[in-house]
Amino acid sequence: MKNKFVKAIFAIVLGSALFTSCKPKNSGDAVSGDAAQKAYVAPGKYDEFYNFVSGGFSGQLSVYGLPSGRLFRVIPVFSVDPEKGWGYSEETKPMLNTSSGFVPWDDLHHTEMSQTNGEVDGRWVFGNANNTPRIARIDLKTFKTAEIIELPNSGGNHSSPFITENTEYVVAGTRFSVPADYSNGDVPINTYKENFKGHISFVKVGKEGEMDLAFQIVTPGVNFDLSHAGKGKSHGWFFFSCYNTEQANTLLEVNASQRDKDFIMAVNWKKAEEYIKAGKGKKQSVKYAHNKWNEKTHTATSEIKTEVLVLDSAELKDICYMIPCPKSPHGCDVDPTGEYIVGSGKLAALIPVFSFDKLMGAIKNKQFEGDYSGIPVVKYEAALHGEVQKPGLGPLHTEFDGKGNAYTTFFVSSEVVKWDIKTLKVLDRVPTYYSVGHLCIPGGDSKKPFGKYLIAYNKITKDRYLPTGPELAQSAQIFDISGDKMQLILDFPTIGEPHYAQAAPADLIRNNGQLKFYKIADNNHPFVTKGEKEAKVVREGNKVHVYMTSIRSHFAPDNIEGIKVGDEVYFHVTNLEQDWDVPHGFAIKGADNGELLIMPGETTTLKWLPKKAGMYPMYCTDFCSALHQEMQGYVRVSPAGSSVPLTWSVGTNLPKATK
Ligand code: RUQ
Ligand code: CUA
Repeated sequence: MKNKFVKAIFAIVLGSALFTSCKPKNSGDAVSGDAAQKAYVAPGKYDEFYNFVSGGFSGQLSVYGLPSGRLFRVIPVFSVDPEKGWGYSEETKPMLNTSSGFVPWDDLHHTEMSQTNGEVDGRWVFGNANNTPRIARIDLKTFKTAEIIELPNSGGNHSSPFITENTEYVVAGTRFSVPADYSNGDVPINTYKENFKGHISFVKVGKEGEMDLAFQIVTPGVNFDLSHAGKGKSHGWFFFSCYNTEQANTLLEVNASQRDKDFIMAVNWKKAEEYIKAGKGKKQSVKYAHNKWNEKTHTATSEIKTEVLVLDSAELKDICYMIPCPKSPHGCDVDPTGEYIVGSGKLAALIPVFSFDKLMGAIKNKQFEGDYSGIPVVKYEAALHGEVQKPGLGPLHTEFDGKGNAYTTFFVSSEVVKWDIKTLKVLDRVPTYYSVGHLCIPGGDSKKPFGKYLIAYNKITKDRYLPTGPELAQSAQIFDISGDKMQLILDFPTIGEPHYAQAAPADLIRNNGQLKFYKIADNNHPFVTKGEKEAKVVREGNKVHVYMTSIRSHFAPDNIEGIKVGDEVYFHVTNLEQDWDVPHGFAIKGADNGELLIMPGETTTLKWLPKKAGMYPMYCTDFCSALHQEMQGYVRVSPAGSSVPLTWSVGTNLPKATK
């Protein structure tokens, strides 16, 4: 009892250290001589790498250049975004549909790029929604969210979306174990141990990137925190860090910090595939949304699916194995060779490194110390390659440079530590400003890292930038890691709170067939207007469809009469431009739904419910030409029941006949 109390106190003290963290010494003179030169990208020159950084609580993904730290784009993924009209146009709304309805804002923690033969290939980047569990695929030809799939039986989709070496699957583990959607969830919270289950999801990725929830594995109720796929020799396996193996349901900061070791769960997904083929998956009825963007119709569709195949890890004994891992592990990272698996225990004073070969030997020779709710637990020493001693405080995440070195972030001691994967010797350490979470080396979790830069994503900014009220920009820092010693070369503020990030050589993406505009001829939007002559306004009951075009520098039509209070007006605006970088905007006074931004060749729809008779100006919101300010028009709204006929024009006046 006393021992338990002491442990609890220890956990609280360490816990509060996790929140506060220490400030590194000598923060003033961390930048040396040629640093600025190394991060400098001259005007008009391109960066060497793209950096895709999760926005955390913002639900977005931002794209920076490395080494300049310049922000190129913020991509709405699990959020509406006024800069892109995402979530405001009728076409984009279905992308944010879920089994709980339209969700305008979620929490995106991890980005993962598609891979071919274990190398980043520049086709797609995936992101996770934590709160209402989903995985998104962003197309890197358009830098647009192309698909979102919801994950049933999950709560807090944190250990997601990690990828296998040929993008066979993106994989996700639930953070909150919960009663399965296919069981009764209306149970007392304190029946966690009986009723709460974990589920990990395997989402198959097709040739065109299309996602499909292939199967799930049900596990004992724990918290899955992070994961990474095996690669090379360990291809076919997946590794998940688990905490709360105590199975606590209240005051986790104490109650989930009791055990000296939690687990890394090793999952043999090739074996799981065999069981699925052999018909061992149980069909369970669930409800999840699957949303797809169509580049030809410029429209998203959302479908609710109702079934998933589930394998039981307690029945099928050779799919999952637990490896003991000290203590409340967070990051779970696999080195470029696929041999070493690094578990970062937030409360551990060392970093354990496991060997895949040893793990296979231990499984073969049944070196188990027992089981955890039916899952065999491998003996710690039997799977251990070794431990990095006294690396720092509060280890979180590890990336690799492809030269035999690992780099681990330490939240509490606010530093990045470089160590040798084989000898486990600490080689270098640098302070971060402050309290680093994730880190990224381009290709740093693939078979082929580009070990030139390391970016630290910090949780606390404090005094690094000019103050901006209570909230400060979060901060990233770039280090040159090409030499023996890490060298800080740049700080840059980020959007939202950066968690995981990915980076790839710029040419890989720049030369992947970047889309510059949509071909009007290929536009299959049901309300497209392919030329100004086809512009029209059509009434169907109280629904009015405006087939409108935009081209520098006018809309057609730009005068519309005969709209009445009580009408539902849909402006379907087709941007007729066939040139790169010429979007037009569209706004109409009183629209309670936002505005549009229409890419060249695209058709986009704004729904408008005029509430009062009067004159409503509309205009282009994107400075498109010298006469952008002339790109405007009027919509006349008459009272309900008015006999003003529906007329429209551009360049000529409408007859004055009506009252
Ligand atoms: S987390 S700071 Cu949500 Cu990836 Cu580790
Ligand atoms: Cu079109 Cu401004």
